[in-house]
Amino acid sequence: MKSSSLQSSDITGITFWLISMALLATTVFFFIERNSVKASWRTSVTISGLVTGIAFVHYMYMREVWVTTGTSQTVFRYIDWLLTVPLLMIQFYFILLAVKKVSSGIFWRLLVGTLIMLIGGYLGEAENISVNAGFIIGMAGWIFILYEVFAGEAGKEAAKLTGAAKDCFEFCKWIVTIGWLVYPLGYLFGSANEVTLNLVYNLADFINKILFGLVIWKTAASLAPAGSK
Ligand SMILES: *C/C=C(C)/C=C/C=C(C)/C=C/C1=C(C)CCCC1(C)C
Repeated sequence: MKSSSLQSSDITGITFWLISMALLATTVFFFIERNSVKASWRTSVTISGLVTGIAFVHYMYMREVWVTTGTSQTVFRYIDWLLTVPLLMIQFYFILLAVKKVSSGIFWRLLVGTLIMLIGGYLGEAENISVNAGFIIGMAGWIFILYEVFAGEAGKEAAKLTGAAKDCFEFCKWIVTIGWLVYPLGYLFGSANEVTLNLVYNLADFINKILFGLVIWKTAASLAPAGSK
């Protein structure tokens, strides 16, 4: 049984606090900074702020539940993912759009693929369908969006880029490949140990939400700031 306040030995609880505050700080930062980047990058920086803002509110709840009960509620994670993960994935479209004209098919494929991944996972997690079926649907959605950014139309458009925008697209591409790996692994093995699962999810969210947004902001800021010419 847990005590109802945060203990200094509760590493997972401490990471809930750390990430909550980091999410708050980056949200404020992105919304202030969006006006000092080139106009074509503003949407991307705004989306980064929405992702961290939405996650901040969910973390406030998850943190409270964790500290008072010592358990986690997967449902909060899924509600958070349902909103933030599509927003993260459409960033690939907006990175391309900031520097060139691209077809909206990219946007829709990224959005729909992400939703299939999440809905499959949720139905499996909630036992509306079998755990394995949920996993297979979820993986299919993920592979579909990875294909899009590596070898599909988005990947082909990105290959033609140069400089900071290309580096940004590349970096984000590896985040959604390597950084996102923890979630399907958590789906398969997570229920065995909630303390580790939440610790890993919290650290992963730091990379996948905060670092992802910062890389986009940094790219935007490095390309001719507003009013500088
Ligand atoms: C900020 C939160 C993020 C980036 C969450 C990402 C979640 C995923 C990439 C989840 C993926 C899943 C699969 C690939 C298969 C099994 C079901 C999921 C939903 C756990």
